[in-house]
Amino acid sequence: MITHPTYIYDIAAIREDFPILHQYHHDAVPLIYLDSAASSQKPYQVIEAIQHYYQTYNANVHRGIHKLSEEATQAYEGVRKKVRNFINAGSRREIIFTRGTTEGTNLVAQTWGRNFLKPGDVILSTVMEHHANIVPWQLLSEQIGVKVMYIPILPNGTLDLAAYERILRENPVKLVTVAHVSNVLGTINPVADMAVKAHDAGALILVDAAQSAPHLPLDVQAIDADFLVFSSHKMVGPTGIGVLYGKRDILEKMPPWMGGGDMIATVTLEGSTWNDLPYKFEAGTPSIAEAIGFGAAIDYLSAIGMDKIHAQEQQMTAYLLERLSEVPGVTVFGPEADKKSAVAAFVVEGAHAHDVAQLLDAEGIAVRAGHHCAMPLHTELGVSATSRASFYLYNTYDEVDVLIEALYTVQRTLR
Ligand code: C6P
Repeated sequence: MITHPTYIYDIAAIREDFPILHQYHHDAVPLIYLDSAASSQKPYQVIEAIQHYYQTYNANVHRGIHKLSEEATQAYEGVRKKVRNFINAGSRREIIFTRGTTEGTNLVAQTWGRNFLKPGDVILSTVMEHHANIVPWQLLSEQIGVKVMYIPILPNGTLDLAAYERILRENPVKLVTVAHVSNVLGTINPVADMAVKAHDAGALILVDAAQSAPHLPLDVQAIDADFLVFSSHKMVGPTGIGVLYGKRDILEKMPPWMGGGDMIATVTLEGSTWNDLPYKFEAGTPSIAEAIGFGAAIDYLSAIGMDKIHAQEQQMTAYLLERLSEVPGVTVFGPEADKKSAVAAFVVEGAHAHDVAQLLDAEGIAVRAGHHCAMPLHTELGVSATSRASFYLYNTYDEVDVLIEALYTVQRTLR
């Protein structure tokens, strides 16, 4: 058995920040939370920032001239600046708050897609996408007759980049839309290289950063992403808030999506004109408390350092894959550790993924089972469901060891 690598940061101090991690599961066994790809846990700093807002300066933003509203507006707009720095965007006007990744892809499909594409134009997605990066394009296809194509994957769970170049050469591709990190395979896709190829072919690129923003440093200018979307709740922040980044010149040309308060400049009974970026895309009262919690989450991750979080997770991935390879009858999907984030979707020979998850739950281990909103990928892998253990900055090597022992227990129980 391999020994535990050393932690890159003070893991005990980090775990102290997450109150939920200190409870007993089913009142019997310590909780081991391995479902952060679905939603991460939240530290005190985030929980307290939300509570502080509600207790001391709760008010609507951009509307009042009273002190509370000004304070709330300042905090809300401050988070936009934090997001801008976090992903190295050129301007705060390029940061649109959404409800999450899903709303981001739908917004781009329904404004940019619906207005700038014509029948026969190609949207190029990939076989490994989450449904949030497939279905909006299929809906658009039904609405305006664009064609959706998919980059295939190789047997090792990476994208077939030769096929990517061929599809770009042979088809009128207008948008490449790709996950930075797969939520099932964990594959880290070479999005900066893919952006160069997309741009050479005259296409834009949208990066789904739902599974990368929590785990590695992001730089939208280095990637040269035209759009990039992610969710706060997977990066120690609250649910109900996320980001659509878009290059300013592209966003300027796009019409609004939803109409309502805050997104207008003028309204008459005959018609309306639109507010400046980013407000043009933020109709109605936004998720203010959630944004403030999101800001605290960005502060929390930045204080540790995204480079350290990524380096620690690379060690965790290598350890996890090595230990899983010791268990006979367990097959893990996805590439080798250096191309992968800390997520392992696996099947146990002779056992259904849901039974595995249920037995692991009895041992205190929370994993997800099913198709993980990536049905086409599971069809490609030839399985209807997988069990998925996904790790984050608060997980330990000891927890991997408990998972491995629990998998032996699962096998004995189901034998
Ligand atoms: N994946 C998972 O368990 P939302 O739900 O909008 O915050 O994120 C959608 C989404 C989009 N892209 C990727 C790559 C994702 O992983 C997700 C969310 C979760 O894998 C919940 S289905």
